[in-house]
Amino acid sequence: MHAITHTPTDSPLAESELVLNPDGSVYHLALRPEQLGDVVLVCGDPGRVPLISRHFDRVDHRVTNREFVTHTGELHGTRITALATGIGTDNIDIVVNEVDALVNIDLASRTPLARTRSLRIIRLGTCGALREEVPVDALVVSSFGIGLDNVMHYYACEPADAELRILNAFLAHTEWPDNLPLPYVAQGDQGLVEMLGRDHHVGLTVTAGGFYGPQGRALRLPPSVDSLNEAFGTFAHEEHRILNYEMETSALYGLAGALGHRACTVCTVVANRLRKEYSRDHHTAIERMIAHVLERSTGAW
Ligand code: R1P
Ligand code: URA
Repeated sequence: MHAITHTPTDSPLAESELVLNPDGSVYHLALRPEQLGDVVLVCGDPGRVPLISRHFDRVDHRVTNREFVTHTGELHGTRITALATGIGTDNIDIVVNEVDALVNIDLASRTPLARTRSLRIIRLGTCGALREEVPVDALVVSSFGIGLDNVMHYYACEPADAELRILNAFLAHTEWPDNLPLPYVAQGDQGLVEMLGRDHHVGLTVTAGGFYGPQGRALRLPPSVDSLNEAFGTFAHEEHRILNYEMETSALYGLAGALGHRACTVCTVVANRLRKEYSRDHHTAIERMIAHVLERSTGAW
């Protein structure tokens, strides 16, 4: 996903647009620029942040506001942050815009900087598998996010050719229902996907706008379309297959790409939707994912 344009560097942003707290921190994350690392490990669950940061050599900042919990420190000489986004692409919209503001906007003059910095943003999430052969407790690395949310439709962006080809094949294969919002496709950072995906499942991730009906679950209220998960599980386009469902990757990939950051999602499979199984010990599997991401990345940033 590419930005068609960026805000000019000579136009100050109004107080209502770039909202800052009295201590100069950004509105929701409550962070100041010196409290963010060059590598940002994001997760939905605030309880996962200390599990990640306990691997750091040192933690210098612990900041909490709403569901946004941040620990920033150092690992092998790299400034690194673990940050909880909370659930959903609406939160990803806030997180990616605010971490970008911390590095690419002069908060004192409120003007976008001419020389921009690129962050590496890695999501350590959990997901539901959409294929029999992707078992619970395995890791899935997302090559592309297929967004069933709406976030990227509100930005002046255009898809790359590879994203458009997958989107068109997906719409045709699923006979996309008229009553649902139009999906979009956003690619992750190929280098990070290759590095973290070696020896694990790599494929397309469907990002849903909810956990129940939007992922085809029916408790007391059935979804409006009941055959989508089967269509997702049989989708094939060139080497691309849909592997899993979660709730953040499409907007993370779309916004990170458009703002010049490198993003990658790694998820622990906690449920297999086809086999109707749930992990017996997802805590251990999540710990393994954290160790994998940190080990594989050591020396690589
Ligand atoms: C749903 O239970 C949540 O878990 C997954 C989904 O994307 C959603 O946020 O990710 P996290 O474990 O990172 O929150
Ligand atoms: N997270 C999701 O969004 N869906 C699942 O099925 C499991 C985790």
